[in-house]
Amino acid sequence: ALASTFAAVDLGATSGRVIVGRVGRENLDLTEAHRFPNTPVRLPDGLRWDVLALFQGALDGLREAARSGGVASVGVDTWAVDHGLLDADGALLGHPFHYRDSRTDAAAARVHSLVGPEELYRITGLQHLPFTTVFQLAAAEGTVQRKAARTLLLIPDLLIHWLTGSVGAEETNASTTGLFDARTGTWSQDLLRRLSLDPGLLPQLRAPGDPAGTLLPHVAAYTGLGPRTPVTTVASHDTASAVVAVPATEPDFAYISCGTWSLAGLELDAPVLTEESRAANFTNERGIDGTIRYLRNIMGMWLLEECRRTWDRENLPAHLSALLADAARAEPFASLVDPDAPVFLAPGDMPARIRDYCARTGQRVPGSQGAIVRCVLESLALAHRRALRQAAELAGRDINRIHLVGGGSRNDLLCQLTADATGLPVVAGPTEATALGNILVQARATGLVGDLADMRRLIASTQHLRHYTPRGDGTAWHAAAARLDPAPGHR
Ligand code: LRH
Repeated sequence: ALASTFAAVDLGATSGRVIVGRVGRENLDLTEAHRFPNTPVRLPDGLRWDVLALFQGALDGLREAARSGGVASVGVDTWAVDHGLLDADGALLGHPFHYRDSRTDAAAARVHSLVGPEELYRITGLQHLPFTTVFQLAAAEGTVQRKAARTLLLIPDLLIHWLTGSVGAEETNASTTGLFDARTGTWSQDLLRRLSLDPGLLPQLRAPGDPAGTLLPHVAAYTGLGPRTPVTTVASHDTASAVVAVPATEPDFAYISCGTWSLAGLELDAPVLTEESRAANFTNERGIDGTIRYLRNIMGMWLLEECRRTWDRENLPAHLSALLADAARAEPFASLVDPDAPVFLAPGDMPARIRDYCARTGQRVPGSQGAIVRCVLESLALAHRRALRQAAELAGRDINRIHLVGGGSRNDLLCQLTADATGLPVVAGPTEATALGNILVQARATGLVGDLADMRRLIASTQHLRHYTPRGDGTAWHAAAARLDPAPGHR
């Protein structure tokens, strides 16, 4: 029935999709209505998102959803941090910047001169990432657009504004801005004052499940969805939606939301804001129902995706399955990188940066494509191990299994290496965790499903999951971990 069908607009760093989900007591089926590329554009002043193309992709997807029978509501999630600025007339000022644009490199120091990094952490609980919204705003300081800005909308909130006319800031995503108080769950008026930011720039918060308006008449007409079709606030930070859909049925689980980034950590009921946690660069992002995602951003499949884009440009083979087969045969532990090294953040020739890293650290320089992919996957597995061990220690928790969700859960070799490196069983899937989390939060708003545990039981009983058991006694991984993580200060 229409009443149990929902559309998820789910935008990732490389593609966007509109997914239709049908939710029942015992069933949960997804259909991909539309998929479209997300191609950032480099302008003279930096790397931008083509947000109009993304909005048009969402509209076309919603039109497909209408053709396939209509939906009871729509939810929107995207990557975090990035935003558009609106002027006093409500017009978008320029094109939203991509978080991989390097213009923020110097801005963090300016913010830190007003509020030191220790204090910033005690308030926001965020790991230091150079592109956090607060640093992007500092980098824009003094520009004409920044002066004209009256409203800041995070990307999902911007799309919702264009779909419905409503203005709001969804709280899971607001928690990634560096302007949000991790303890109170509200914008930090204290930070805004000290950074001389106008509090009026930040819209009222809305929580997952809250209504976010109905489709504007021209949107309803274009898509063919009913004019009163509601947009429901979901966990609009894609990682928050993905963690909703972790199919955990018991406590003491860790998760890795593995896509362009690997977000590896724990679900807690209160933030960890200690100095040790800051030094280890752990983040406290907000999940649904007041949960905290205590995790570290790990560079993730970006390393592999960017290698493949480079090889594709150079007319070298770039098919994932062939590369993974080569990697599976390549020599283990020949070379390792720290995936979180800042040199890997920006777009560009990734194989060259990996080779340079290995040369600089006195390791064997990987020659073949298979050797590079092996190096990437082993390095990621080690980074997963490091993040989860530290998270457990800093939060005082045990881990007895890992749920690996998202696109990376399709990568058999990465799942197995993660099990081997951590010595923990890995449950892989669902692949479409983000869209599932988006859809389930909408279903809950209509009363179709219950609490977080109910949603997770439904995922566990309906979605395809694969199980990986650790191989070997871990000695080789222990030695490899010591190579990746030498004594502090030698990184
Ligand atoms: C993953 C993600 C991650 C953020 C990054 C900007 O898509 O939302 O959680 O840190 O993008």
